[in-house]
Amino acid sequence: MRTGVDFPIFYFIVLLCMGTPGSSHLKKELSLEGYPSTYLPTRGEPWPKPQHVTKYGQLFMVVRPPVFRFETVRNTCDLVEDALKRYYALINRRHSTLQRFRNDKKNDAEKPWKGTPNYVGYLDVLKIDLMTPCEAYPNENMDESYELKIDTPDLVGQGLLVASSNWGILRGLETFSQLLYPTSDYAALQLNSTLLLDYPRFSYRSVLLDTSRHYLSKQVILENLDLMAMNKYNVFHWHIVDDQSFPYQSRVFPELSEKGAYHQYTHIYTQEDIADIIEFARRRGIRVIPEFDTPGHTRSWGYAWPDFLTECFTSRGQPDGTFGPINPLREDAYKKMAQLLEEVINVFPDSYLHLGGDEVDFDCWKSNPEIQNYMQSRNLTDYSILESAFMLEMMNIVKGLSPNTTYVIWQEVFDHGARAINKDAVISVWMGNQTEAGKELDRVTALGHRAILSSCWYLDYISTGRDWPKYYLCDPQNFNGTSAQKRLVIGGGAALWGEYVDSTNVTPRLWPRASATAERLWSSQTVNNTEEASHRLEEHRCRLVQRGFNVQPPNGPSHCLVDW
Ligand code: CP6
Repeated sequence: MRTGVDFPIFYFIVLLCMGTPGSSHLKKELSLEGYPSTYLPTRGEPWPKPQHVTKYGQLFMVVRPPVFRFETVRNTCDLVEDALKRYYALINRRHSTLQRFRNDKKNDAEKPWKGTPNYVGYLDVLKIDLMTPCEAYPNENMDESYELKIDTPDLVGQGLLVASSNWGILRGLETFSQLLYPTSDYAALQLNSTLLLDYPRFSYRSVLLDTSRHYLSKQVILENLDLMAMNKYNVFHWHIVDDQSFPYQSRVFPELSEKGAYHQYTHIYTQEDIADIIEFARRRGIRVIPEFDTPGHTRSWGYAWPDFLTECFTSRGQPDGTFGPINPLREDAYKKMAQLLEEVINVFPDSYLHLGGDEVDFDCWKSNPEIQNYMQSRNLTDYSILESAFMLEMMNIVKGLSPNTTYVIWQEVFDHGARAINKDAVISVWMGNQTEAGKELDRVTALGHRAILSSCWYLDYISTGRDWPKYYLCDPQNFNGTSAQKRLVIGGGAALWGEYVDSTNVTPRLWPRASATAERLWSSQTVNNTEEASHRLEEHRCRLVQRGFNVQPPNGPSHCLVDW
């Protein structure tokens, strides 16, 4: 924001105020007066916005990272202890970074805040009260609610984080870390006296990463899991294989990645890699839901299994050298799928499994004489019946292998065979604009299915400029339906398809644009003011940059201050 002040004059005044360099100029330079950006910094505002926040005037406490500690009361477990170590390190790192910017090394007695009326005292301990024993794996019913009290009337001068489950403790620790901001002398961190009650609006909040179009290194996947946790996402939707490559190294069918990965040794996820990713996610309260997309999007499977796919034919009845979806007429395809899915259900502990079913190419099926004969002999003309039959069989296979597994399918499977699908299936809506997606959500939930939305959060679509407000304002419950229907919308997620994304650019392309989606999925429906959000998003982005992640600027010209 350019103020009314002429710029040369403005800087002249600033220079006068700074006095001789070397004394206290650094602090003045970094102070908020004369801050020349449109986006005024907020301080210690968490993202996504918590459900209920009460602040007590300007009261604040000071955290001295060398002294500060967490103290568990009641239950703890390795997952909680690990999280405490992580957040302890994070807070310490923030503190050490700030030391470089200090221009006074006054001792404790001279701290500038000490005489101020709003200073309450040091917060040396945050009590962590986990009310029930830990749950090992994050799951669809996990309780992520928590209550955070910093110097509240009932706990004057104290800090307490309470949650019914370890997942709530994780979310609360993230919020606590985001409440901290530097004291004016950068000697310590401070936070405001606050009563905070928080829980997610939706239970399913996902990020889709596509590791088929480009391989993503394990390192980059872990980095993004960290960022997901910092945005309170709780599902990693792993679109692990697709047409272009098959990086999943299967125990029962090692040939799939030997032949179908971009490189059989370097561009694969071994069972060990997958276990590491699941464990890293588990420690952050993130579920890992794999997608094995069939019967379309399976070209890479054909390198190991040529007979598995449909041969496409020219109009003159010759094989044209290309392959289409899985050939649904081959009995062997179902045997192989059953064996592979059995393995997948065992490897991934989550109770959800994504079976794909999107964008099936009927033209190839239509061109194939074997399939033509099959259709004619049964007087069938609608080739979508083949897709429905195949997907119903996949769902039956999963039900047979593991009755408690919930399968997720893309919307076309529902569109093409709505009545036959088990009501337990979760439908993933990805097509169309808000109005069209809304109509689909209405149809899906009217039949009693749970639904998740990603149509408006295709973050692989890019444009220049400030695009996050459109992600921010898309609401999964904004459709014509009863309140019972709306309750069936369990959430949604951001999708970063990988055609133009690999390890070099996935992080800045995803963040902080996916932060907009994160707030929509966590915070109250009434939190929808983009102007108010823009300032907090600016702070959040800088926080993530300070934590070492390549997160792009959301709002145009800006800069990150160390005192955010
Ligand atoms: N890959 C797979 C994709 C897409 C889908 N499935 C996709 C389609 C349209 C857009 C973006 C992505 N690349 N397997 C659809 C779910 Cl705009």
